[in-house]
Amino acid sequence: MATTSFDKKALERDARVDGHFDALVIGAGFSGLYQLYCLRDRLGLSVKVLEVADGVGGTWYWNRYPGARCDSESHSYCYTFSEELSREWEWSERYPGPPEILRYLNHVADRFDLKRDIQFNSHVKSAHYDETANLWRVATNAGEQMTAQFLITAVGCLSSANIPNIRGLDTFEGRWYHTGQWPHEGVDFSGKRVGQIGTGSTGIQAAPVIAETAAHLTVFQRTANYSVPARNGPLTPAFQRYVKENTAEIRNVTRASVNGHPWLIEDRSALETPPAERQALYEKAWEIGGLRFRAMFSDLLVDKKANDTAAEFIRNKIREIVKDPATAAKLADIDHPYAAKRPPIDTDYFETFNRDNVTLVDIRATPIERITPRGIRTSDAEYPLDIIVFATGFDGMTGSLLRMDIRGRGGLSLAKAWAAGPRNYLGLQVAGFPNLFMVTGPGSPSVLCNMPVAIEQHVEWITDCIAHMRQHGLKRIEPNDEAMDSWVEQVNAAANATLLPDAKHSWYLGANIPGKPRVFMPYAGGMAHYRKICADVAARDYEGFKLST
Ligand code: N01
Repeated sequence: MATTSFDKKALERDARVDGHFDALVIGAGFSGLYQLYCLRDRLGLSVKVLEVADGVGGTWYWNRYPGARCDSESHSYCYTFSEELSREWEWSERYPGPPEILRYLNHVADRFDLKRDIQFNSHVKSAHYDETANLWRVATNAGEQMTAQFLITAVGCLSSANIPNIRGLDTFEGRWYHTGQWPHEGVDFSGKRVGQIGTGSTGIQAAPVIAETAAHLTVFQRTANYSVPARNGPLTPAFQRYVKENTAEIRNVTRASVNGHPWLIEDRSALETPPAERQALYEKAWEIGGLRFRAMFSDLLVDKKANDTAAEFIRNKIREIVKDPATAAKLADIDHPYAAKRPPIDTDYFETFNRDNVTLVDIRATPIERITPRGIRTSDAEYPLDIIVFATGFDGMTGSLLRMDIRGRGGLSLAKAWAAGPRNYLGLQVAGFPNLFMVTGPGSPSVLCNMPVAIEQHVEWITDCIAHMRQHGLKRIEPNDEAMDSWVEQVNAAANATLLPDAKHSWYLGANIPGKPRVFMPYAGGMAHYRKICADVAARDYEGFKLST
């Protein structure tokens, strides 16, 4: 569809809200809130945030499933831009759950008076670039239209729920839910026969909590998964004091690290460490719990033999924990290297299979044939169910962007531009879509990083870029094709230097969505390295971008 001729006055007359802004931001999660603050309060721009939910929080607004918790540690899962904010906020647990994260984000929104520039309940239907006026025309489902010079998507990487197209779901007489669209009033499982499909990070968090109240829980596992104990618990006053006294140091470590966590990867090889010592180190990491396990050795993600040592350690733990050998064998039959998929952390996941009211069904051996009015039928049995929980993940990284009708120069749709995969420059911009910035887009470290660290870097880079444009009277920015081609090569090379592409069914590759191009989407070269690349690009006068008046 070609862009229609632009009539700003008519648009503003017709619009139900103020029509024109310097910048429109889509989404009011971690990214959108900070982007609003930076553009409005630091640069003095007029900004509107459009948010589909009726509150702030992004992923945490929607993901309220049982057991939901952040897998980054709370003292690093937060903003660092304001010393006052860091001083006054106190996390209560090692891994916060949605209520505490939502309290935090509401606190941030209120403290910086952000809500007055957020329009809630606003679903962005389309965003079309008007070349003549150099403006983005954004329409909501409610029929509102707004314009802005800059359009910034802050839609998160995991917001587009993947509800698999399983035959017969419409005939199911019980209730069903997707974990990423969880009812805010909660779901009462007591006395119910529950079927859970999916054993990724979400399913691994949800199953133990559902099993506590359900009459019976049947977990349908397609791909077995590694998991390490989270070891969640309340933060001690001593730790809270440590965090307050070391805020700057903790921030510096998160910025220097590969994954944005408050620790560095140990400088020792699993293969070169004598087996007894290596075993002791894994035991120690298992006791400490959490994603730090992955950082125990430097070669886990680059050398298959090194990775095998971690994989075998976890498989042995599964066999130790799970009493029924047949169930343990199914849980330990993992087909990818450790951490090649996002590594889950859990609270009593494997222990849950020792409960009398929990059954594991291996749907790789006996696939789901259909959902019936009574439950789920696999190739060899029917499981009567009252509730089905889809813990089946998301159309990651590109889903939330492509479900909006985004069109650039000449009416080119983003879906068409990305038909072969999300080609872009630095995960920030796409040629043909001037002044459109993505926060934590595909091609950036995003989901391979502790998200707030990635988000702050992106938002600050975008803010500095817009400030630069305004200082120099520049009106348009977009990457050139060569820069995009080169970046795509670098993203591929970074992934191929690791074991990440060895997980063939990973959502990092888009493999969970039928028909989605198989492209490794996040940048795997490390957050610290990526930060430097972006800073160098800016320092070299935005090398690879075309800036024009
Ligand atoms: O989704 P997933 P998730 N039939 O895609 C299975 C973040 N997160 O929601 O592996 C049967 O990882 C699928 O099986 P398979 C985190 O980044 C963060 O768990 O494709 N099964 C898999 O087992 C994470 O990586 C936190 O064979 C089907 C599962 O469903 C990301 O969200 C907490 C199926 C999906 O796993 C996504 O995790 C939770 C089908 N048709 C999540 N389709 C934090 O703590 C899919 N599956 C921050």
